[in-house]
Amino acid sequence: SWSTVLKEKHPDMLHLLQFPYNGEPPKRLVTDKEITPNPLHFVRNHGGIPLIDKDKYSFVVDGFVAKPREYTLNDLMDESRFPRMEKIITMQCSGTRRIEQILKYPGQGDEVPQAPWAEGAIGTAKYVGISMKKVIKECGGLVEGAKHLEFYGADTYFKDDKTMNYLVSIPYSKVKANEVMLTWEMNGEPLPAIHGFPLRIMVFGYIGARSVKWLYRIKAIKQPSRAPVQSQEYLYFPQQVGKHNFKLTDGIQIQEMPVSSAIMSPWHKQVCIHNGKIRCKGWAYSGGGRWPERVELSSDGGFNWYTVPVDNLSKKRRWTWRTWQFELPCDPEGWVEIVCRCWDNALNTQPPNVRTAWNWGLHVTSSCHRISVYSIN
Ligand code: MTE
Ligand code: MO
Repeated sequence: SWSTVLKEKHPDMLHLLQFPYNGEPPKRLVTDKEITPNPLHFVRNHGGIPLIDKDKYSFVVDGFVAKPREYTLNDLMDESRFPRMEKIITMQCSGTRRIEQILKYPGQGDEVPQAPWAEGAIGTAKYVGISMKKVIKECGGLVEGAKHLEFYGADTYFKDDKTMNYLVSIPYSKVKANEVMLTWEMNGEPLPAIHGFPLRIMVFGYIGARSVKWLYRIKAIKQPSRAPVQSQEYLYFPQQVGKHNFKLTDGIQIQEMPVSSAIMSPWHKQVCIHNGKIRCKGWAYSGGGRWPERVELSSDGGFNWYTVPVDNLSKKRRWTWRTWQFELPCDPEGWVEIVCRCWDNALNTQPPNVRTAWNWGLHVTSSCHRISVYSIN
């Protein structure tokens, strides 16, 4: 596992956990490019990294489908059966920026230790593959009453003294909408082992957790999966829920991320020597196929806002983030608070501070990103 990390990942990755391997790119490199180079794409694993022989590889489609079938990679790559699909997709882990919740409320929600992700648990790549819709169609569609698809990953996952495969589900409606892809190529290369070689799922606009790596089974089911990753993790609990009254059944399954953004430069507590303008850069993203329309920055803690001109935002696409840069006016010297805020095309925006974002489970830190820098003008 570790040799795969060393082989496939950038030497400057921040290793959050050695096993299961979790890592994110260093802040200065997160938004360096609009398309994240593979070695810098964040990695989130629940178990080991299976090394799969692609010539022996196949997966099955079963459960409540009319005609269960088995597929090899060659079957999928046969363009007379399945038209090739190519898409640029941003994938975000629902744990992105969790560190802000941890630092603000130490000790809360950490009965189950959770990875302290910063702003780098998000990445963008060009994927090649086919639409899952066509595969289900070849299998005769779903049997009456089936409404969800369960995806099995070949990696094993350890929970409550039991070993099981990584396993989640999504509503079939997402597949019917052509928003779910089976992919074998990432940024022009075969999928790296660490990202799911030889085949993974990409669910557009949903949290990373649904995009299963090392796929070996698709099973049509009637209810959302009862597997632990689906029913016990990736749940959002309203703010009145805490240690004293927490019930799993109160959780809302997290699918689409709300609009969010982050400042990648400068850094918290950095000394900024400038001529009245601080050079800032970062990303903005919204889940569910919504996109960032506007990014705003403040250098006084959120009282006065400047709009980042659209020309300073990277290309607008349905399923991707937009990276941005801006020369932020700032007169005062001393400590100033820089804040970033995004509006998406549905006019959603971000809660003002992490206090309003805190939730049991420490997911979805979508509040305005705030950093303090020492301004020398
Ligand atoms: N698929 C499998 N098989 N095992 C996993 O642990 N983690 C999920 C998802 N798919 C996971 C998985 C989570 S929580 C995220 S955020 C994304 O993969 C991360 O994908 P990446 O490691 O390619 O960035
Ligand atoms: Mo995740």
